[in-house]
Amino acid sequence: MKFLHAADLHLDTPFQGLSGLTPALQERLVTAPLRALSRLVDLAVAEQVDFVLLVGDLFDQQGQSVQAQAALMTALARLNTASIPVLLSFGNHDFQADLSRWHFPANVHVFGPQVTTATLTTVAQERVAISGFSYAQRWVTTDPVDDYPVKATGVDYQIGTLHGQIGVAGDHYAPFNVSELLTKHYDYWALGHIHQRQTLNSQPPIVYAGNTQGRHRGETGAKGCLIVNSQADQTLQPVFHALTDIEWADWTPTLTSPEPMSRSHIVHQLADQLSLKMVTGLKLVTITLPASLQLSAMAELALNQGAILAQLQEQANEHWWPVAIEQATTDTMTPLFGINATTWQQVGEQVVTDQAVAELAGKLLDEDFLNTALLEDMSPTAWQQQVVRLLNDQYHLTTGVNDDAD
Ligand SMILES: [Mn+2]
Repeated sequence: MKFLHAADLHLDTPFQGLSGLTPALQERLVTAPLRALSRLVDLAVAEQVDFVLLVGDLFDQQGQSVQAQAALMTALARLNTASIPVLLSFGNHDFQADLSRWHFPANVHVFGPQVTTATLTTVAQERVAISGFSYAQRWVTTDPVDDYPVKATGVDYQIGTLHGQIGVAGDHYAPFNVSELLTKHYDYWALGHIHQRQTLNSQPPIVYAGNTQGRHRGETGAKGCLIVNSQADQTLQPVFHALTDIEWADWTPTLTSPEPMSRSHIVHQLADQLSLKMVTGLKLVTITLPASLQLSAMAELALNQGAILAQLQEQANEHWWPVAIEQATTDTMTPLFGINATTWQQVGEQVVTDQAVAELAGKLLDEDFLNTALLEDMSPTAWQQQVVRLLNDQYHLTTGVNDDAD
């Protein structure tokens, strides 16, 4: 038996927090999840899988774009033509209160709001039972695992599909724990919801396939799906296959130059190194300058105002695009005001929340440019880091402590 496990396609993802993109690059990004889906179908057909599992968050939102819906229908129809069954569910992003409005091809089985089990027979005459459910609303706060039956007698394999995350009753995304999944004696748990591909248990595999296309700078690395193969001893073994050539990446350059470094020197070094290093696909790069790097006063100003980023974007080629440039923070922050880093971290997390920022900014958020800058480009974590950085600068200005001594 061989099947394909994918989740979190987010076909109509908006790719927020990118500035300065060329129209060609925008088009390439917006269509990236759709191309990943098309490659998923290519792979399923080439590998001659027995079935395909799509475990929630096919779309980014409850209401979908026409383009994304059309892409999904085209993909499902291609799999239908290849006689490959598809078992799909909706997740917290694309929850569906009413499944009756969907008209899928005959090869598609959609899991409803209650856990149910579908059974199919592979070409090699193996009997496979597959259990799962769809979100009918944004949150599923009860542990769903009780509703999954134990492995049926008379089937060769049973697979659970579950869009959720480890947690306790009351958490928002179908909270479960690994030990209760194991009590079902399934041969494989195909998980969705967490976008970072990961294995919660190796045998039987309890696995997040991760998403098929990274959506923002926090979702770095190769993205795709798993092809799961049965082995001679009846166990199942997943193997990752990339589906996209557009990856988000973190990169720390090695910069060599007389210090302090000038603005043009930085831009040229970064552009040269990126062009040598990034030669396939498209990397959306978040650049972290080493903490030890000393910048000229003008370079520091340009960095903080985004001018270096803009200049570097002008030199980007089809294989790389700089998303952000930051400088790593130094250890000199640790004793700031005599308070240790952990305390700063905790205070930051409590004080600098999305909501607190929104309340402070108030009517200013009606200005589009501020709204974008405040709420989309900056995650709460980034805000917290920025606040600590500003406090640190202020501390060194007022006390005359010299960073250069370190
Ligand atoms: Mn998701």
